[in-house]
Amino acid sequence: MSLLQRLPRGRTLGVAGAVGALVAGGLILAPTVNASAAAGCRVTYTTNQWPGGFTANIAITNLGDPVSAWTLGFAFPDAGQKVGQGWSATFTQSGTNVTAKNMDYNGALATGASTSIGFNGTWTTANPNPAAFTLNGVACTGSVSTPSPTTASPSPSPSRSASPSPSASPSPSPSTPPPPGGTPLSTNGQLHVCGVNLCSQSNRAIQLRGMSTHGIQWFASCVNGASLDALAGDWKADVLRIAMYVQEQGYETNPAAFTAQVNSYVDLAEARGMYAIIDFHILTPGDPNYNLDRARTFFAAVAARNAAKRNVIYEIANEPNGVSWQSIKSYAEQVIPVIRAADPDGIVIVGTRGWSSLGVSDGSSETEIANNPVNATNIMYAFHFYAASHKDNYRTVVARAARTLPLFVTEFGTVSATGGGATDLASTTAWLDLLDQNKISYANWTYSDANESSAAFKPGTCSAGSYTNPAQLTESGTYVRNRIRTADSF
Ligand code: IDC
Repeated sequence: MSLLQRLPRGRTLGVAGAVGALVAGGLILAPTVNASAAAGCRVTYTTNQWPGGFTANIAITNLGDPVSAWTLGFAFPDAGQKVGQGWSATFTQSGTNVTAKNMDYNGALATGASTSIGFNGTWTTANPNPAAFTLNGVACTGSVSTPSPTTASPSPSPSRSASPSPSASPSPSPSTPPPPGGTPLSTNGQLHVCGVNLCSQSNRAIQLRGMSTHGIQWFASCVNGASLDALAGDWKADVLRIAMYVQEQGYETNPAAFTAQVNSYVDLAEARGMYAIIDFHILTPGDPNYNLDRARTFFAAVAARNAAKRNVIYEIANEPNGVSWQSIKSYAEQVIPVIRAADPDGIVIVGTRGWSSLGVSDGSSETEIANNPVNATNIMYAFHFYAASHKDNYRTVVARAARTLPLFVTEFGTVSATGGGATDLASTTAWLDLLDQNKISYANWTYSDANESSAAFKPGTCSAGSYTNPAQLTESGTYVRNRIRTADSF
């Protein structure tokens, strides 16, 4: 009787259901439960994995009568699998058995209604997905079983369709915030470069403001449904930059896993109406050509996988350094065609000389780019600054360059270029005012709880799993959140 259907990125489970989820010994367990219990549930469990860790996203659909509270049960197939920080449910683990209980806001599930929960986990030797689930004790079959006459009380429809009814859509909850007036993504759609600006689908010049992750090989615990709910809902951010280091235990150590991890973050951002910058975070060595083959492989994969999405922006080289503009341009002209072959309308951002300083940190300037631009359309150039290190002489160049080159500040810090030291909020304000005036988009380093002053959250925030308490923000996080959450000018 089992129906096990592999999905592209997970599995949907279904085995014949049993009556009894809602009725035990003839007693109704929850006040809103209809005693005519057509029992059933469907669970989709998808994971993205990297060495030693994974994120599980679980979608639960109630195919039985309405419930006011639920408990999901499943068993890990491998004893080395452990639940870490969860969201939208309270997770407990005993041996390999895991239960997830609803939160206050998502306990009520109408017939056909769904809710999404998830967690970050760790694993040691093997990480297969669980193969069976129960909801309030009943196996999730993906189908509905008709109750026997002895347990059923009168009901207008003894057997229900498994497909959600119009009235069965989930009520708004913190995990699916519907922002009034639309999301950045629904408002602006597929972006393109228009002159020196970023433009919406309807050709309006716009500015995106948001946050960069820390290195996703180190701070995956800070990127999950709950943290991105906070970024979209509380911070009102427009964009998430996904910093995938190539070296330093990054992509080169496990290309498939890092590609999957990036893709999962694209989906999490998309589900919350945010744009996602896929950052190929080269840093050391500084010549992007060192990673040219890896870039070709990586961008072919992410561009093909995300071609139909409207929220993806490709950043092909974080911070070239110790390398000429000519070499960076040559790299770009080999990587961009790979992206365009798969995703013709995706914007590409090209890093610039001297740690994406437009050459200024190497004693050059934007004129080397303007005189010898990358031979491609729909591209922008990256500029990065750290406010305590980079001041008026850099601002002068950016103010001038903004008139001739499409710029995107894909990374900036309120602190020194080390990522640490004291914040310089006066310099940060001068920078962000300049960017606002020129509608230059930006992402701040970092949406993490790293033990360094550039991080937005204090250490321990991500393992605690709550992201909306202002007391958890650092000085930098407090300042940047206040800037980002002001109204967009879309
Ligand atoms: C820093 C991180 C730090 C990490 C280091 C590793 O903040 O925790 O140990 O990278 O390389 C950049 C880079 C960015 C740096 C950041 C701060 O793009 O990777 O992150 N920075 O030094 N350019 C200028 C500053």
